[in-house]
Amino acid sequence: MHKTMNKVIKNTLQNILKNTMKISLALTVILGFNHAAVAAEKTATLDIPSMNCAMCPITIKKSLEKVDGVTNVEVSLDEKSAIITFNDEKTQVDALIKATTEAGYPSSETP
Ligand SMILES: [Cu+2]
Repeated sequence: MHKTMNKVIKNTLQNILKNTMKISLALTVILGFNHAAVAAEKTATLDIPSMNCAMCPITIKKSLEKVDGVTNVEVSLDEKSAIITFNDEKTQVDALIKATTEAGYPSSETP
């Protein structure tokens, strides 16, 4: 009787341990994916005060789209700003500012 009980308890504990390991592995995988997703996509808004006509947003958009890692660019002439979506493992805000500046439009990041 006593021996049987010990066996049952031992089996139960082993099962709990197995399941705990499975859950912890699953969590590692899920959190790992999440981390990758968070690290990959970022959005920055640039203030570009020297925009003054309908051609400016086109030039600025082109200059930003040339930057490796940029996935989307929205330029507003009214707001004198650009919203850029980019992969932060490939590029950074500094490179975006450099791109508009070299195209003739100095910019700065809007917090
Ligand atoms: Cu213009």
